[in-house]
Amino acid sequence: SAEVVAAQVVGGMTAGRLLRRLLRTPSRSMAQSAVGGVCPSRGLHAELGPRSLSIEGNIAVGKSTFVKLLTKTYPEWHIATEPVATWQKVQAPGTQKAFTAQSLGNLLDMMYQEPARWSYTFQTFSFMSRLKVQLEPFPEKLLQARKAVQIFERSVYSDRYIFAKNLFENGSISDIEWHIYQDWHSFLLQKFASQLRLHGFIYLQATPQVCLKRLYQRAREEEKGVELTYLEQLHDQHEAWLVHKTTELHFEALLNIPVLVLDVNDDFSEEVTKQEELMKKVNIFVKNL
Ligand code: UDP
Ligand code: DCM
Ligand code: MG
Repeated sequence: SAEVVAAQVVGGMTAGRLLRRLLRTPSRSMAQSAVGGVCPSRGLHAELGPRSLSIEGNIAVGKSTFVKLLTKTYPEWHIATEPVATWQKVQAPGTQKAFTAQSLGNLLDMMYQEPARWSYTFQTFSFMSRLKVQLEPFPEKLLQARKAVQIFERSVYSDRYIFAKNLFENGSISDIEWHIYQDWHSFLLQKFASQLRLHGFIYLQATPQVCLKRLYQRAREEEKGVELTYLEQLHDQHEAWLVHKTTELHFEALLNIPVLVLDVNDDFSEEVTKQEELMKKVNIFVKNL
């Protein structure tokens, strides 16, 4: 319902904190609209320009399927999918456009085959490819649209606070690699802060068991050795960051970004009723950003 979504929009904010923010609101009408379900981030710092959102979630939870559904429902939105194909075929410099482009290898496969050797390298490369996508200028049509929205499949934040962090915690990234990763990640994000601004996260939530079933169903060759334990670790990282808010974050701008949590344990790839229910929640969430 709208109330549930509005409550989720408020994110980690307690009722007391929300009330204090509302009491600080200068105009009565603004406070009334916030009480009426409008997200405080919109009501208090009303701001123009495109809204940028990231879809987050475990491996194979259904992010790409969800993004396709968004494209169908909102053809005017700008959507950037995760560049997995680039990671599966790393090209030698200068050959990107050649017909006989020389592939240096499948980095996704290398990481899963030899995590201790390749995880750090993979995380630098996946981060760079994501940074390039997030830094691309807004398409002209988006700037002209009255309520422009752009959607990213994952973000430079999940790269660090889900994957790199987890690979460090499970021993695949060493102390020194983790230190270097965090050093350049913080530096680059501070440098590009204004261009990397996100207004909301949509967290697709499902049990690790459901994700494993979908992972097998998708049957990506590189992922055939992925075990339930790994999906459980990633699930816990998502819950800590986006639900319990216990992950230590290093960017002020990240602290109050609204999170919409969508339960996608039930199949939504074919179910029209489920799809409509999800799109309705997205609509309310985005309208209030
Ligand atoms: N899938 C499914 N039901 C759903 C969502 C996804 O069966 O409700 C399947 C989808 O067809 C694919 C696999 O799960 O075979 C993984 O989905 P996707 O590639 O969208 O996941 P992502 O890794 O992008 O989150
Ligand atoms: N991946 C990773 N580290 C990242 C981002 C992605 O290890 N920072 C891996 C997890 C999946 C694949 O890349 O194997 C992305 O696929 P999916 O979109 O299905 O999660
Ligand atoms: Mg995907």
